Amino acid sequence: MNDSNHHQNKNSTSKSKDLKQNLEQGKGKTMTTNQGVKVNDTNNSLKAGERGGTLLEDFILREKITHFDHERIPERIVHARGSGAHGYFELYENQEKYTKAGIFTDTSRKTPVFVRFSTVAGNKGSADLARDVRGFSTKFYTEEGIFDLVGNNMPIFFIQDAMKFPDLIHSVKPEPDRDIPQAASAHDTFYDFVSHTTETLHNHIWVMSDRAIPRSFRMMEGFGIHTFRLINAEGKSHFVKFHWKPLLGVHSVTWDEAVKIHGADSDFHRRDLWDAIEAGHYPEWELGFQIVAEEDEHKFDFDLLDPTKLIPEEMVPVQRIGKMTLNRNPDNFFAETEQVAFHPGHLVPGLDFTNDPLLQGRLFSYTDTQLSRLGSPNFHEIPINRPVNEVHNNQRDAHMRMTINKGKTAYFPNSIGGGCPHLAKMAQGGFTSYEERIDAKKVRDRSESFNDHFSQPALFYRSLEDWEKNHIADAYTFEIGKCTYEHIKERMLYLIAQIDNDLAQKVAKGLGLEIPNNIEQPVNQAIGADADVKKHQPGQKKNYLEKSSALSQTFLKNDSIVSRKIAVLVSDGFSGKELDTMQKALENKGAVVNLIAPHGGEVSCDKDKKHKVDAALLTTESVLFDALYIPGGEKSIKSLLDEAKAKKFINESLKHCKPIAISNEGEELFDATYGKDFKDDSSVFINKDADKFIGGIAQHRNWDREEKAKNIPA
Ligand code: HDE
Repeated sequence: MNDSNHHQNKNSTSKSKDLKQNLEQGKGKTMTTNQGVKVNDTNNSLKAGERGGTLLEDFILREKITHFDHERIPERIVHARGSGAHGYFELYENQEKYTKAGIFTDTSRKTPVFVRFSTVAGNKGSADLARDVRGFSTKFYTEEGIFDLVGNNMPIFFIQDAMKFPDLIHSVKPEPDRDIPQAASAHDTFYDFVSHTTETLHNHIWVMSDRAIPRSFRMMEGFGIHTFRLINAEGKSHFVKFHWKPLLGVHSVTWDEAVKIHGADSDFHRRDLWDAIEAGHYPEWELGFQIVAEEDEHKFDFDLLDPTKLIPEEMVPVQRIGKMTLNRNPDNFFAETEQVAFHPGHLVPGLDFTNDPLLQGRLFSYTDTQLSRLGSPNFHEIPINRPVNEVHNNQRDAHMRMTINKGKTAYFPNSIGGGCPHLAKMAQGGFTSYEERIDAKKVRDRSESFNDHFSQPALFYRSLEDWEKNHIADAYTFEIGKCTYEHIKERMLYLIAQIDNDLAQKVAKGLGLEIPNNIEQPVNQAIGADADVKKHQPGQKKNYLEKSSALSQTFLKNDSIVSRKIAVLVSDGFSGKELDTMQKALENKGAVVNLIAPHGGEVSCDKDKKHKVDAALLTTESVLFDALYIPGGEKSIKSLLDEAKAKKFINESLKHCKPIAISNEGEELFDATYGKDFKDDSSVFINKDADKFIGGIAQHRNWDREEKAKNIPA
């Protein structure tokens, strides 16, 4: 099933057909050099006698080693670690009232996409479960050219002006003297920056929430963040914010799990995405528009151009206009996932930018960074980056040019080339920028309408369920607790208290510090030396909405258990009948059942039937699963009672609030763990129907258990 040709045929799009031109497979073929010369020995270099020196003329050796020496390219400065997948986008309903873009008006299209998910701070080889924002970049190969929606899994960003991006990233990356910590925000330099730059506090509180430790890329929302414009055929503009809504709901792991997954499987998210697609459990997201009419631009308590603000869905609902399905894994990680080059400036007619100063700066950065990463302005010719429609212009040459441009003319206007390529008329789909009126003085400043730094972090916190709030308090306590400078910790406490005093109290208690009544320097220091300090301090917290339910992870509910991983603890002699009933019921609903036994190979049930072991206790951990089932069988349970790891499995599953089902003798094993104190738990199912267990899995976790389960020393 891992055969790429299989996927090419089944899930073919215009882009997969295009990529096929570059596919190579050695199956059944003779090995050659890069020059096409057949090779009969790739194991031994050419020598002057068996024990003699290697000869410089050995072009086969030289070519092999030279190519190897140059295999690496610079990793992305941010979002270095990522995973990609192919798929397609389909529109539900014509959106011509807002935009003339073909992907949003033509419901008969199946637009190919390539998506790359990423963490931000860590290196390419870092672990997936870092507490971090996740990148969510989508390349739409539209008939009118490439449209890249380069978003994140959180609806706002840390800073308001592109000028601050290098500072933000330098503060969160490993500290430059020792190059530690890797892929972690919990260190002095990040909190030094955050505590002096109050515009970061909104995105920061999202990073303290469970959104920063997703269960799966497939269970995250995505956001374009900036306000963009949609332009219709009459040239009328509407403001738009883009949302991706995952059909599996939004789910996370706990921080304790995240830390353990780091060790148990640092590729957890990458593997999850790959396995789900291979199993045919194609992840899906609906694309949402949040539309604001041009004339309503100033009706909000915040500025639509400020990327640290979201528009609550209760104020402007998200209209779901289409669906994206990811259905094919890349054939080659480097060629596709590593070389893909996204750019928020890749737009098609019917879309346009706004003056969001963060977006404006990004428009410069993404091409610039590809030049150093991919090494040439011809990066658009790399198969994964090239559009599916034709490209014609007078740009020529440069490193690694693939296109062979015919003819004498590479200029415009020309007569020798028949005036070609000729210009598009607007009616033929030429891009024209929205004619926004501009009449302004040149200033290096920031709008006072960007000054509110506390209202939305407070709204976010108020909108969450209690368990989500508790996780935020724990995350602040952990992260700030890792800092070593007292003044940074105190500044953070002071600022958290401006967001929510109860939250600050909890964090202060954990840190063993008092919340200061005031701090010496102004809270916001991200201003120019000549700027009016007072003008740029955040104003009073506003309360324009008591609660936005859409901000809680529980908002996007789904009772599907498709692709959830269920661990089954067994040893020789387990009840075959019980496993069979449970396994059938779970697999019927699309869950993935793994047998975990004290040894690898096979285990026999009480009817002496052999079952394949998916993982030995030694090679796996509870944190890699969503739920646990313990079937009965006297002999099996007796043997598991001697396995400390089996008990650890149960204790951890309890601690992480996971659903657990137990049949008959399984209860004895459960009783030998902290399970004995949790037999009334609403997500512990002793001798209950599989349906009950399935309901528990669909809920993801039983957070009501958490307060008590916290005390389990697992
Ligand atoms: Fe990026 N960002 N960014 N960013 N960004 C990059 O481009 C940058 C920002 C985002 O999967 C880089 O090709 C600046 C916001 C994603 O390949 C670089 C600023 C958002 C990815 C860059 C921002 C993002 C990147 C590094 C502030 C969410 C991964 C490699 C003005 C809306 C793309 C690359 C992928 C990657 C610059 C802010 C999302 C250096 C200067 C806001 C998902 O060009």
